[in-house]
Amino acid sequence: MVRSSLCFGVLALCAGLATPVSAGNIVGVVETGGDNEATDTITAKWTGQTFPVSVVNEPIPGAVVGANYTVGVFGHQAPAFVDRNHRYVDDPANTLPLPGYLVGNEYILSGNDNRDNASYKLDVTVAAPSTVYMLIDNRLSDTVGTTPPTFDATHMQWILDQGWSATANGLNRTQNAGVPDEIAFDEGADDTVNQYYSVYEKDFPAGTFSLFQADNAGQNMYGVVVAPVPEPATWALGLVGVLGLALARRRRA
Ligand SMILES: [Ca+2]
Ligand SMILES: [Ca+2]
Ligand SMILES: [Ca+2]
Ligand SMILES: [Ca+2]
Repeated sequence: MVRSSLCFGVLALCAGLATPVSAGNIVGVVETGGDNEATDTITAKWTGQTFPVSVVNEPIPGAVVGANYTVGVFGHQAPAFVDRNHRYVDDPANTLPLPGYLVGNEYILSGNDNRDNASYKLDVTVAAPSTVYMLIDNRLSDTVGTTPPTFDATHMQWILDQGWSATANGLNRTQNAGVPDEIAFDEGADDTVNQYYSVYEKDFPAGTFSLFQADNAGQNMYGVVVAPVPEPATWALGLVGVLGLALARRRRA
């Protein structure tokens, strides 16, 4: 009886520790070089933040001026921008749900009108080592939405310089693992898919990292999803310690 309750307790502990702790991982986002208007294109917000709605029906349909909006986690119909009601959606017509590795994680809600701001910068601080996913409009560089974005000296060169990689699991319209996973994007929150984004990733340690300009005038600003990296080695060591302590206590009792 004592043993079974101990095992149950340890299992619960295992489950708790193995699940990435998401809430509160994004500690802060400092935006510079954005439009930074008093209303509409306000500075970037992120999961858990509450801010007053300043334009009707933004960032979600039905939003009322003066009411508060609290940013949820990334998922179906999560709003992409502070200054539009565009949103990320599942796309059943193309058997393209939002990828499981993104859903439920914290994300950043930026202003779409910052898409053309050359000196745009987000200094993002995270509490835990994290995999950061950049969601980038397929039309970057070539205006063609059926192909991934391409990066060059005038189109998000910093993605190449920082060493981001394509997240390519075949989760796209052509089930092709040779190109990035895709995200369906509903402009105007009217349940029609208008654009596709591609997914790129990079791991960062706890602390602050910087993201830069979108170089995407007339198209869409990027999105950012932050997933804390589980640390099995650390929690396994902790578990060994807890087990040892529990057994030592039992021996003493
Ligand atoms: Ca607006
Ligand atoms: Ca602008
Ligand atoms: Ca393209
Ligand atoms: Ca639409």
